[in-house]
Parts: sequence; C-alpha cells; structure tokens
Amino acid sequence: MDSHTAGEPTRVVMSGGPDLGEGPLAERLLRFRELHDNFRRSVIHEPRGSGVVVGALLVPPVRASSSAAVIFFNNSGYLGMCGHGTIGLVATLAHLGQLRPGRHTIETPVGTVEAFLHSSGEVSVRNVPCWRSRTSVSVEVPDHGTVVGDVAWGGNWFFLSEGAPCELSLANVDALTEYTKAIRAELHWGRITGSAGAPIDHIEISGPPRRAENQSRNFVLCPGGEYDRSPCGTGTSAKIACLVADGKLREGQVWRQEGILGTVFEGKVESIDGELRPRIRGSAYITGEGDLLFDARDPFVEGIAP
Ligand code: PYC
Repeated sequence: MDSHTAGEPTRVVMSGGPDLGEGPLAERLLRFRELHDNFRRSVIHEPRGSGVVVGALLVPPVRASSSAAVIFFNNSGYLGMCGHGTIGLVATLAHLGQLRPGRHTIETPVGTVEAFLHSSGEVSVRNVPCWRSRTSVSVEVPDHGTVVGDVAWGGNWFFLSEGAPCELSLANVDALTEYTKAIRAELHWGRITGSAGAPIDHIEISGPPRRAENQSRNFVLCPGGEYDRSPCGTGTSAKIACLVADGKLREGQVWRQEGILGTVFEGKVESIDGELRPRIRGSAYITGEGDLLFDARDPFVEGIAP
C-alpha cells in the first residue's frame, strides 16, 4: 500500500516480506539487515520504487495489546522511527478497515509510540523520548565557513542548524542538498556523532516560515541523499527537543513546522515521567495498492543501485 504524508511517500509491505522471527524489534531489524537486505533493495530501488520512498514492513507485534509493529527502511538502510511513515501506516490501516479512530500502540525498533487516529482522518503520533545531546557544535564546511548546530535524537539522529546559503524553497533543492551533504561529511570526518558513536544521518536546517501561523520552515536531508518532502516527524521532534532544552518551548505549547513543500506538521510538547515525548500531527493520503512481482530472470530483480 502506497501513501504520502505531507508529500513524503510511504510504502507499507502488508505481507510477503521476510520472516524475521520473534523477539525485540531491534533484533529483528538486525536480522532484516543481515539476512534480507535484498528485500529492502528490491522494494525501494528503481524499477519498483525510488530513492524517495520509505518502506514500512509490518511484523507481528511483541505485545498482544499493540495495534502494529513496524520496521522502516529506505534507499540506504533502516530507520529507527519515522514520523511521516507512522502517520502513513495508520492512514493505510484505517483505509483497509484495520484500525478505527482512537488510540493505538505501535512498536518500532527504537521504542513504542502511541498513535491517535482522529475522526477527521488526521493522525497524531506521540514519539519515543527525545533529547538534545550536544549544543552549539561548530563545523567548518568548505565554501560555507563555520556552521553551528545542535545534535538531537528525535527517533533518528539529527544535526540541526539555523540558516541556509539560499532561500528554503523547492527551486533551491539542489543547492540545499549539496550544503547539507557537506555538513554531514564534515560531521563524519570530525567524528561528531549521536550517543554511543551513532552516526548522525539526518541534517535539518531551518529558517523563517512562509505562513504567519507557522513557527519555522525546514529542509531535511535524509540518510540516502534524498530530501524529506514532509516537515519530517522525527526531525520536528528533534527540533522540539532543542527548543525545550533552550527554554523556548514549554509543556503543552504547539510548534507548527513547515516543510520545504509548505506542508505542516503540528508538534506539541508533552512530557511523560520526566521524559520529553513530542506529539506530531499530520495527514496522509493513499496513493495506490498493488502486488510487487519478483521475476528471478529479471536482471534488476533486486533493484538498481550503485
Ligand atoms: O518523518 O520522521 C520522519 C522521516 C524520517 C525520514 C523521512 N521522514
């Protein structure tokens, strides 16, 4: 089932995926990566998919009380959590009549999230605990000088900085991609990581919003070199973690995050048992349903990738 959330596509694999066995989702993700990475490639890469698509493999939940368990993957590997993908998954299951409006628990490899399907069809996701791990980190970026930003966990690792070499608009996507890739390369060479040496694979740059009712506009570079068409759910969560750490946002306050297409995720600060659990609200639309076919004679059965 294909959908898009605020412009960013999600492909939910309903059945036919690899058997990853039982146990914690983090362990099943490792099995996916080590034993069945060809499945990821064949679903995401051309000619069946494209670099922009985020895959969502449904797997049996650990707990009977959960509505679903999911492992997200993309053109370069696997994601911890995915905000737009969770909204897409919930909209997909609702479209299929498998979820009713109300509260649902969804397991991911980095923790359990709570989703709320509104009667309007919108979806809110209460993310895993999020936090800022480093503040005001400086990197020297060739042709751009010193870039200062924070490192934060929003379900994936992000480097977040304010400002850009050009306007945050669709017309400038190539320049913004080149700039954020250069930042990421410098983080890599400088061995600047998330906690426990985790690579920072998402770069989020922010600037003023186009619409007065929003607080910020962003551009997010994803791990495989594509940009997020949506405002990025985990990126908005990481941003909220930084704003809360700076005392600029408080419990209950709303942060309306515009993405590069002008679509919006509404973020809300929630803390549970002393942990920050941002809540992200958005909409997804179903774009297709079908069967993927794998012909052993096809030279590109596992997709086209460098
Ligand atoms: O919405 O969290 C998100 C996301 C991560 C990568 C692409 N979208």
